Amino acid sequence: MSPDSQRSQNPRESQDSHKPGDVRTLASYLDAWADDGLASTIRAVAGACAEIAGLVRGGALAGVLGETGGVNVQGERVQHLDDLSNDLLLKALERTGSCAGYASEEMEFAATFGEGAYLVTSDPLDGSSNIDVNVSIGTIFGVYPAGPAGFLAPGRTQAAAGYAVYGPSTMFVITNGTTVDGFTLGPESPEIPGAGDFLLTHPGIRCPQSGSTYSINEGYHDRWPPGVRAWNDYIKRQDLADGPAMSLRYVGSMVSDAHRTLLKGGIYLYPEDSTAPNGKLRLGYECNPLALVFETAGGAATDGRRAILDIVPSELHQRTPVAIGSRDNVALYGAFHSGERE
Ligand code: P6P
Repeated sequence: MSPDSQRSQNPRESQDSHKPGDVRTLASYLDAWADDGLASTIRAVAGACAEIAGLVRGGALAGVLGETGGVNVQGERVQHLDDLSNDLLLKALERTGSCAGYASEEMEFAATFGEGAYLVTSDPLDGSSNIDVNVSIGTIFGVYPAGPAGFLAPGRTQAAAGYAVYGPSTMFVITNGTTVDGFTLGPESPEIPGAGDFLLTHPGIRCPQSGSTYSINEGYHDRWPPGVRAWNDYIKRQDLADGPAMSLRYVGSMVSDAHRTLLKGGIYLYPEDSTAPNGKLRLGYECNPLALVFETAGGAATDGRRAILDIVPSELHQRTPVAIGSRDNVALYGAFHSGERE
């Protein structure tokens, strides 16, 4: 049963057996559509995200800033919060009994837990360079049915996917391929109900058909292929036949840029360039989960040519160029990327 039939328009109205004024919890939302194994897997991810949110909020006082001195399989310097977040997700999922394995940006090889109907991929702490300078970061997760393809299944096979974004508030955004719904972590405050629980605040998120914000690291302009440069130059001209001039927003955390793009419209891109022929972002645990969120919300996600969700992975940490956002903005980018537009 899709959550659609369960939800009122106003998330603060009561639903199911709740008293009037109750806000829907993530647990009751999952009960409406997820089987027990999927519900317990997602609850484990959400619980780990709530703990990560507590560490993020503590910052220097929680002793989570700075680097471990290690380098991960990506060749990136590891922040303490990267490791802590990964450990929280790994242990939470291992305890469920419904998760058969966990693959992460922080681990060269996937962890296998034995029995379980689902596999989870994750970027446990996305945007690590923002941690020490107090800028928003996030956690990305994808839940795949445990099957013969293992972790190398196309993103369209995900049973659920989403992210947490640790910003002024902590939000948990999830899709089951039918709807996209946003939950806010109830702060530890007696005035606000649901302290410590994720409460439904953004039911039925839809990505606007087009938007006027683009998000890309323009420092790499001269390294991009001609089509990407042509797109970048074109969208900055005032006399656009395609709509208003665009504004640039780039947080340095894909989750934060994607979350803004999901709600307000526009496009986030990390294209291929002369030093990174497949771009930087990873297919299995960054692009696939966000692509399912955006496609389900009416947006789009491509590598410039084809849908991210249709790419068949060949290895766990495979990278892919990515353009994700409003349908019209992604289509315009694709037209320049292919040379159809100049
Ligand atoms: P650059 C963070 O490391 C990340 O994976 C994304 O969250 C972010 O959008 C991107 O890389 C930033 O990369 O090369 O612009 O610093």
